[in-house]
Amino acid sequence: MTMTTMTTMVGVAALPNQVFKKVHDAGSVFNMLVCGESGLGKTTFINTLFPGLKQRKGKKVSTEAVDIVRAQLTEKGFTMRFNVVDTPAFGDKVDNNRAWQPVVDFIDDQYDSYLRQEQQPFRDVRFDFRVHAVLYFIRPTAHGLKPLDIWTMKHLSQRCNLIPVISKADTLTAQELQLFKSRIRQVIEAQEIAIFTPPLDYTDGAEGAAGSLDEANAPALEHARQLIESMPFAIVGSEDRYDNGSGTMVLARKYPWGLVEVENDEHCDFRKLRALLLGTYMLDLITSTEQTHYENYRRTRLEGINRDEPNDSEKLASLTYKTPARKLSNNPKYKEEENALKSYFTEQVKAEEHRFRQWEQNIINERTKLNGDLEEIQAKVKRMEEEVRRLQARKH
Ligand SMILES: Nc1nc2c(ncn2[C@@H]2O[C@H](COP(=O)(O)OP(=O)(O)OP(=O)(O)O)[C@@H](O)[C@H]2O)c(=O)[nH]1
Ligand SMILES: [Mg+2]
Repeated sequence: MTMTTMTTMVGVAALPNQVFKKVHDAGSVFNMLVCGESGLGKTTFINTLFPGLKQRKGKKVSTEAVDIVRAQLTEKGFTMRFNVVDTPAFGDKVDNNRAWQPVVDFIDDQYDSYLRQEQQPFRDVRFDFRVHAVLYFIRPTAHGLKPLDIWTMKHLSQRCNLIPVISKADTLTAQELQLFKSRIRQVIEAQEIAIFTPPLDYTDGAEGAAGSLDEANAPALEHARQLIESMPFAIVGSEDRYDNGSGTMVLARKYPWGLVEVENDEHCDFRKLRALLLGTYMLDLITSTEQTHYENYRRTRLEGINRDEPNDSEKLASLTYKTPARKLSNNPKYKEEENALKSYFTEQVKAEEHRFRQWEQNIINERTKLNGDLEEIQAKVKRMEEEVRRLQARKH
């Protein structure tokens, strides 16, 4: 494992003060991991996201071992640390069975390390390397996902916040890209792969408080919706800047017919992805890792469940229900499901209430019966007492 450290100004200046403070309070460290097949631009993406990483530029070599890039950002009085885990390509081998295992093991190892620290007497000494977001790079083939992609995403989504991305989006036409995106979305929905999506039920990432759909929340909600609609994000990475024709140097890839600009929403979804990772939703990524994924890991460990053991699938089902599986679209089918679920709950509550009333009635009946019995017994006692008195009177 190699490490590269740098200090850079990351584009998180847009991070709202409040969120920044909460992220800081949550541990002031954000860990992400990139993975996928070889040559998909994983290393380039990291360098694009953290442009200060000059020393790595121009290497153009395959990533051979897990490589951790560290970045530090001091802003608004807080220091925030970023760790980006760059992984060697997988899926190149003849036998790609379980190709995801090293990545999955890495993620679990970080949970394990945290769990051990938590069990120590001095619990405040923490080294938190739990992975808050995993970017899974999809090859831009315009065909569809391979079984390996599906399996890997399934395994990843069960233990961390998974964000699939279509890499090298500049190699597809706009039309191909739209088709590819919708195919991937269909597969993700059909396979029930729980990818991370921005929450639609509240707006500023604050403590999961249910937000109202009032006007003040509308822009944030609209932003979340836009991000969700663009998923999986199509990205373009580059370490080079070019003149965009109006004298501004922009991150781009140069073609004979023109530039493909990294930070241009018309050209790719890089800015959306960056907003998701380093913007308002960073706190969601951190809290869902803590409250859902780490908590699931902790429970599987403490209850001795083996996630990869088919016999344990029932026990596992009791955990994964917590995995955030949010809507990918405003699909009317979801609305139906939601309504069905609501009426199901209403019925459950009614049934429960009915059961309770029944139980209450039974108790009343029982009490009345007991009281009746008691009266009968008392009457009997009275009769016997009288009998005794009568017998005594006769004796004298
Ligand atoms: N067209 C295009 N090429 C890209 C893009 N991003 C990276 N590349 C090129 O693709 C090649 C591989 O990029 P890397 O970043 O090394 O890919 P990687 O996924 O880290 O590769 P491994 O470490 O071998 O798994 C390089 O020549 C990059 O310049 C992109 O968005 N579009
Ligand atoms: Mg690489």
